[in-house]
Order: sequence, then C-alpha cells, then structure tokens
Amino acid sequence: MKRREFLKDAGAAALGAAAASAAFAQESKMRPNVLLIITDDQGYGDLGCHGNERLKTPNLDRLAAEGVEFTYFYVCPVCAPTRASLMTGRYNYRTCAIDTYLGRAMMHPDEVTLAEVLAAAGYRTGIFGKWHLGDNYPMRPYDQGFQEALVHKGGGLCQPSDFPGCPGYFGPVLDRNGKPEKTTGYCTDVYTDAALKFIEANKDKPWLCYHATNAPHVPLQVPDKYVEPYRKLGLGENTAKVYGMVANLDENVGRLLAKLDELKLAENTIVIFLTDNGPCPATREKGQIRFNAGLRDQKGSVYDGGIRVPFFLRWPARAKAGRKLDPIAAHIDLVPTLAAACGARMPADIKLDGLNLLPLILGEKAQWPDRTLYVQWHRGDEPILYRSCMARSQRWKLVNGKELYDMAADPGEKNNVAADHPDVVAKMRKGYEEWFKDVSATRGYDPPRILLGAAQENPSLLTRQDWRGPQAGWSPTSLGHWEASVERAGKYRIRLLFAPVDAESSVQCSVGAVRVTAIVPKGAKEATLEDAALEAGDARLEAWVTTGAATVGVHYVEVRRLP
Ligand SMILES: [Ca+2]
Repeated sequence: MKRREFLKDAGAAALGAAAASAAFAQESKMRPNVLLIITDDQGYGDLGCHGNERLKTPNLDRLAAEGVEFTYFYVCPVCAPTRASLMTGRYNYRTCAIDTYLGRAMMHPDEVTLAEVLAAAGYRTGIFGKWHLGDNYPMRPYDQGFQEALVHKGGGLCQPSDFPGCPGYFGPVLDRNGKPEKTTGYCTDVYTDAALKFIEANKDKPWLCYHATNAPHVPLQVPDKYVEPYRKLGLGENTAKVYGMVANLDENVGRLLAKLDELKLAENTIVIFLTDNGPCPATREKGQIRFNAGLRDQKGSVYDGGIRVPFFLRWPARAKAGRKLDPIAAHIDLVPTLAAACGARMPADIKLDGLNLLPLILGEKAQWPDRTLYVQWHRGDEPILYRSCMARSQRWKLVNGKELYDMAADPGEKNNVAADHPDVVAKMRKGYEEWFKDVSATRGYDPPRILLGAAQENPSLLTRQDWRGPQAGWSPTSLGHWEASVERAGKYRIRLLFAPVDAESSVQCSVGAVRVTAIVPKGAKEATLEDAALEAGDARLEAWVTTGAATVGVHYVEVRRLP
C-alpha cells in the first residue's frame, strides 16, 4: 500500500470511529499526549544530572528524576540524519537524508513520519523550531504530517537558508505553515511560546508537540544574562555561551512542564527529552572539548562523545519514576515506541529498524533481545563501506570495522581489544556489512527533487542549503544548481537575489533547456526574469551572476508560476 493511501485509510478509520462512538471519544481521552523535546549539539555532559558541576539544569534534572532514563541511547553524529531516524523509525540511509546540507538533508517525501502516523490516528500535530529534512515542497514539515509549524529553514538560524532579512537568533523570520513571519524575542523563547499556545489550544485532544530547538548550535547567540553567571565561574567564552543557551533552554523546558501541570495534562503526557549529537568542535576552548562525562570525542564522530546522548522519558500515568534502563536504545526506536503508546497503526509494508521500548519503559517483564545498532556518517553523496561507522551490541562496540571496545568495562573507549576477540570482530563485521548493503539498497543515494509550480508551494524559494555540484558551498564564490522537477508547464517568473555587484553584470537562470537573462547595473542585488516558459518534468535549475570575468552563484532563487 502506498503511504498516502495508508494515511487516508487510517485517518478515515480514526475519524469514522470518533464520530460514531462516544466510547471512542472516551478512549481517545486516555490516549497520551506527546511532548518531544530535542536540542541541537547539546552533549551528554551538558546537564547537571550527568555530573556537570557548573551547568545548572534544574528542570531537565527534574524531568530525568520523574521519568525513566535510557543510559545508552544512540543517535547519529550530526543533525539531519538523527532527525530522519527520529521521524521515521528507520536508519537514515534508507531515507535520502544522509548529510546536513547541499541537498543531502532532504528526506524522501514517501517516508512516513511520526507526525503522519499520529495525525492519521486522530492526533493534533505541531512542530516548533528545527525540522532540517527539507525546506521545499513536498518535504516541508506541513507536507509531512505536521498540521501546525513554526520553524526556521535549513539546519539552523544564521545559515544561507534563512529568509532574506532574517536577523539571527533574536527576532528571527520563521516559516509559519508556509509563510514567512517576523517574530519577536529569542528563538528558543519564540518556539516555546508557540508550543505553549499549541498545547493550550489542543488541551482536549491528543496531541504531538515536537519542540526542536536550534540552540545550543553555533552561532552562540543568547541573551547575556544567561551567560554572565558562567563567565563569573571563569569558564571560557564559548563554554559560558553554550551553558547560557542551555540555561535558557532549561528555563523553557520548565515553562512547558508548568503548562502541563496547569492544564492538568502532566499525568498522561509522555515527555521525552533528548539531543541530536555530541558537542560541536567549533565550540572547543583552546582545542579542548568541554565536559562530556568521560565520553570519547564529539559531534561528527562515531565514538560515544558524538553519538551517545541523554534520553529521558516521563509518563506518570504508566511509567514508574526514577529508573535507569541499561539496554541499548536509539533514535530509530521512537516511532515504534510512540505508535504503540498512542495506539497508532503503522503501514504494514514499511520496514522499521527500531524496537518498541514500551516493555522496558513500563517495567514489564519482557525478554529483551540483545541486538546490534549501527551508526555511520559521511560528508557528501554516498557512504563508503567501513568509513566512520560503528556497530554496538549490549557489550561490544566495533568502530570502523577494526577497533573493538568492551563498553561495560571501558565506556571511555580507551582500550582496543580487537586482537583478543577475533570472533566478536568477525561477527560484527559481517553484521555491519549486511546492514550497509541493506540500507543502501532501500532507495539508493540520489537526493530527492524539489517540485516547482505546485499549488502547495508557489512561489518556491530555493536556497544554498540545497544546491548541488562540485563548486556548491556557502562561500561568496560558490556556484551550484538545484535538482528540481516542474510540476506544471506554464509561464514562470524567476527572481534572483545575490550579493551587490560592483559593476554592470549579467544575470542568468536556466531551467532545463530554458534560459532567461538580464543585465543589471552596478550595485544591484536582485533581478526579476519574466516569462520563463517551463515544460513539466525533471530539470536542473542554475542561476549565476557574471561580472567581468568572474561568475558566482546567487543566494536565492524565487520561482513563481504565473496564473
Ligand atoms: Ca546537531
């Protein structure tokens, strides 16, 4: 069954039942709400309850104490891959979201997301903050099951995907359900305000609130009042700012928890907190990674410092508080766990990689299987066998196919014991190779295409987040193209935005075989190209500015189908 048919069927079933039966309404009242909080580049050690003696996180510590904690919870070493797995219950290599930018964070639109699964089961769904799985139709959060969205574009604020004129973390211009909206206040506060409003408005229905902050990702912008206490402790400026961002986050988590109390929703709301990867290398002080509870390495690494993150789950109605669970778990487990907890149906033909963790969370006596989790990471278009990968069973961890660590005895991954356990190494290598072949075969590694001229998105704003090609990048001289597909033939208006030119220049845009051009005067920073007659179908879109002998790419392309 195709995903859209499934979603239609499941949605109709849920709605039909709801209309037909008061019992269902009663039952749906018992369905838990889900508040899923994920932060960006906050490491395992960036929490008071993980032994950080300087950083104060009273609200997150409280959440940990009131819920269960998975001690060994794994994600990918960077942002978008983690989010793809979180949203689908599948290894990200199955989903086309295989890197963070240059078109590789776009997730295949046929993937079924947590939001789609819960929406089909009658949930209200909202996302506030960071999506990072595609900025254009049909990959945006509201194309993928979220009924309400207030999100930044790309992988974070202050990136080339920002709406033109977005000032940064303070008063960001955000995407509200497909329209740019100038906000006021600090980004994390803005997302929380929107989440609180969403929860309040939907207090009588089951809901999924995905609260995904771009903090404490770089750049380290945060109100100074949060940073000052950490400067006073003598911490370096980077660490003080990261801690300030986390302190602000913690305060916002406190606001969310207080709202659940106020609305008397806390009992039957599943609150989950996790982060998407380890601490960012750019925030080191004099080359040193900040406190990370003894884990090895940082963001971008498959040692535990890059991929082992905090994971707390609070559900007072059903999960006894204060337990630490040692079975290994991962981002791929969220979808099966939450689908089970919320009574939602999964499409039968979808290969989920994760396990339903409920038996562990509810403390049922379950035979829990030892399994092996896999994480791999690369930059660019295709992963390479054995490059930056790890396989993890309950006891062992194999890194890059050749280093073996006994994780129970050596959580800091200091002693490679591969030579002592050739049988374990051989078995894990075999498992990894099978996994690599399997995930690579799902969709291959071509990026998805952006659809132009669709009723759902017109105009489309293309940014450097998703452009492609050997010279594509985020520097002033970068030059790239977009892999697009024109949904409907017709007349289009194409507007280009670029860095101000220092002399008369020629600007050009090609879409497939069609090329439109203009001459702009010195100082110009945009041009509108009228009457591009585009055919339907796949097309490469390129746009560039030539000044004298130099040719550089544009910053934005706005493609509008004319009526
Ligand atoms: Ca991240």
